[in-house]
Amino acid sequence: APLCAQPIPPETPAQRDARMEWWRDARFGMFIHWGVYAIPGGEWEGKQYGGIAEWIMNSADIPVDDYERLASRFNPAKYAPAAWAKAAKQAGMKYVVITSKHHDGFCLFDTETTEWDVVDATPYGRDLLKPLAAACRAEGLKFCTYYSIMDWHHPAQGKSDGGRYNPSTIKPDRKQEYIKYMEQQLAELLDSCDPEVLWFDGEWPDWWTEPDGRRLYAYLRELKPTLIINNRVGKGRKGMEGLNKGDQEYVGDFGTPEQQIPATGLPGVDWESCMTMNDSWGFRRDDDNWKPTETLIRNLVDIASKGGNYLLNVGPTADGEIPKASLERLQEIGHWMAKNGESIYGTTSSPFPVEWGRCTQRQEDGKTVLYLHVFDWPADGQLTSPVVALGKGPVTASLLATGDPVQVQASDEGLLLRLPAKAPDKVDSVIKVTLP
Ligand code: H79
Repeated sequence: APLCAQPIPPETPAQRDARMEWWRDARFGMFIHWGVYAIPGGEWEGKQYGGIAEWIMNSADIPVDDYERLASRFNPAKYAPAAWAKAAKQAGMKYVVITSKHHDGFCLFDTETTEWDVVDATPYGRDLLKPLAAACRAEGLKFCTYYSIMDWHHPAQGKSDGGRYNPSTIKPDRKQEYIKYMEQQLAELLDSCDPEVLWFDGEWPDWWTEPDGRRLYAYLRELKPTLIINNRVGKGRKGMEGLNKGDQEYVGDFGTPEQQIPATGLPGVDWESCMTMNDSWGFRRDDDNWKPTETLIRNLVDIASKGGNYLLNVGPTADGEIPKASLERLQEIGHWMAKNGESIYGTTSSPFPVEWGRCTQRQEDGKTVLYLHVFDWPADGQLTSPVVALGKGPVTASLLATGDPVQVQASDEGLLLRLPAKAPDKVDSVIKVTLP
């Protein structure tokens, strides 16, 4: 049985498939962590805080009043939503998920619920999400938003006297008020930006319960029936592994592994691994631990071969720029995707493990198409692959990037492919095999 819960309101499996279709086909999206934490960029009062820079309010134990002063310096003159959307599109991404409110409670959209938003608290004074939503749609990308349930600024959780946040509590007599606050913010966000996914986070404090999550899920699906909502809306998530705990059903449409890729996919379970390119989600000035493009492409392939999506993060600066190291990697991924995207989009997980790389597949005109992703090119030019079932007729194979034919011998024992001596692509050469 799927680990993700029966959605509310109830829907048939076919209705659920229709709702999830674009998301399952997309396979690759951009995560954007942006907020006033980009100003300190991991540094507070001369001290560097390693790790995740969007947590600085917590890591540096910054009182609410001091943290609030950051907003008066937030004026992203170089913000270019059209350029951000273009960068995602060119990389081969199909959707964008941006922080509408992270744990610091700061809203990147206009809200009547608080002055702690970009419109009221910053010299910039304009909604940041509306123009990005429009730019994404103009590029044919789905626009989606992240929202943190935990809120270090709201007086029900933060300390209203300007003091420090207590990370796991809410004032019990103010919980309903805070839930109303979230509901109103999310209604405003749906109204102004119409996101296709709501990506919750910060659900782990004990005061937030599975029934709270189910009510919020139902409320949002009623406002927008096609909405897709991750499993962090409720309490199903099993730590950073991200898929649901196996003991019961939980609310949410997909699992959320964080900074990791499951060892195997699970049939019938939708999931998305979110990962950074360096070590931090939010911009961190001293974070140079960039993963090579090769790793990012192979992560995407690994995830697709297990039936998941890859949500790859960028952390723009307070000025509004995506770091150059991120843009370079997006561009390089885009070059690979332009030639090999067919082996990713709309594919399903591998029917079998292979030792030289990964495999994805799709059905085309009633035939099975296998995409053999060769990470380790054979020195003798001979590659073998298992095969599930062969019908009558010829097996054909070609190099996906060029269309060059590849010699293939097929039997029920498997495929034997004769390859050129040198790998056409040292990251991942994809061989497309059409089975009868
Ligand atoms: O939004 C991103 C992160 O801010 C958030 N989820 C992703 C998508 C996230 N929440 N928790 N974590 C990431 C990992 C938790 C790390 C912590 Fe810590 C260890 C929190 C407290 C101890 C890092 C180290 C922050 C403070 C000290």
